[in-house]
Amino acid sequence: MGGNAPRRHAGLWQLAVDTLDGNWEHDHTVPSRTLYPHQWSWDSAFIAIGWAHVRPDRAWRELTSLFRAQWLDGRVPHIVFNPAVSGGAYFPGPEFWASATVDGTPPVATSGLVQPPVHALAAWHAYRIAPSADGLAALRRLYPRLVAQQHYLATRRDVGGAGLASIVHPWESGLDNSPAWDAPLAAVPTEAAVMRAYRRRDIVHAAAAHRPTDLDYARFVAIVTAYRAAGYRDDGLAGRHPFLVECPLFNAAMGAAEHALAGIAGEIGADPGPHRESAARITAAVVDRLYDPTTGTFHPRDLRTGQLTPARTVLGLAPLILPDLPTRQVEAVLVEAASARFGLAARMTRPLPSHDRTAADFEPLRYWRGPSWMNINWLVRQGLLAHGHTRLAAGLRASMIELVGAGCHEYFHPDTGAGLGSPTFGWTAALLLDVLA
Ligand code: 9WN
Repeated sequence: MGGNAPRRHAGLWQLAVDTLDGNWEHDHTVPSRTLYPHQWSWDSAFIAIGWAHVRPDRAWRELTSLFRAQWLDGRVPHIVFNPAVSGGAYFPGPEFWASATVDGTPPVATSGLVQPPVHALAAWHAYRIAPSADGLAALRRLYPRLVAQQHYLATRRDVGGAGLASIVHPWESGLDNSPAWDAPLAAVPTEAAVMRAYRRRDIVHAAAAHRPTDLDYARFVAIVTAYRAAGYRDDGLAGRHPFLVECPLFNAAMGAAEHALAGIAGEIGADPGPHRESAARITAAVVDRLYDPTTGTFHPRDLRTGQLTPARTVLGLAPLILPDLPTRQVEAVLVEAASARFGLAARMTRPLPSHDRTAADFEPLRYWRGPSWMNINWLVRQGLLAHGHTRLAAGLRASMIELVGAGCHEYFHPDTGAGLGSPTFGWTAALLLDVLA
């Protein structure tokens, strides 16, 4: 496999290509053969960007296979199960989700949750990396499905009624055990949460101290159980569901998706106008609902209390990916990012951590509670580029390349740079290719 390997980083480039190739599975790429042996939604989006640099055909197959599993209501499930992999290889597996018992689901088994809608962004980015007739045909096929995905989120998930989508589970945020979810999770009935009639598989493959806790898992399972019991329906969520939050990253992704859809629409001869209007509405709602002028950053809003959650996590920086974010918020987020909490600079040793370094609950080894992740850093870098902060973007890029020098790990110790989690992780490899190119 060739690709446009930049000479200076030829070894790293090859490592990333080999990692992606090793995780390729007939029509999709697994995040990790051991920890995550199926197809994950936002992983596939990031991974498609990597494939666009070396095997564009696989970029399109990746997104096409994911969207083949889209539900009739437009939701793109966060896991598409590979029937060739044993149901017990991952918890919670297909039997737990029981998607086949629900109307409007595809023939393949899936979860019933979603993940941040970064797919339109990824499809548009991939196409611009590798424009071709095949790519254009793929964009045409994907476009109505991407629109349906947005429609689902903007309508059925607008539980707060203010034009933003709510997530119904921390897994939907992609940052499962972020301190951002501590407050809303604490309100999930503990009685249900402590009943543990299941066996975790993740801690067979990764150190328990680097993963969410047993209590987190008990709550994760309790929330899915509640959603599943209601047939994964979204009507009446406000009155019955134990976890309902408007997340800044999720909604910024939803806004950025409309910008990307405007680009795609223009390319395939559809009307970009409605996408631009939706994008402007989402950006305004993100600012109005999730920006806190006293902290100068964005916070998730817990719909059960109506309050912004207090933790200052990296989620707060994500609205930078909105190209129409007003200057006042761009400047504020840059101050937050450049503070001792996150350490963004034109010359920086380590990329952004997932949580505020100065917080008492910062945990450098535990998953989304401190470690650095490539996808979040990639998103923030895209935001810096969108707002013309090229020196900061260059600093972040250099720190990302340096970080992955030791291997395409899932996440990294935010101080030492040591690799954590899976050592051959899909989106780390894919996004490394993108920043190297
Ligand atoms: C639950 C696959 C996924 C990522 C998520 C990450 C982790 C799953 C898990 O792995 O979540 O969806 O079992 O921990 O948090 O962002 O998509 O890589």
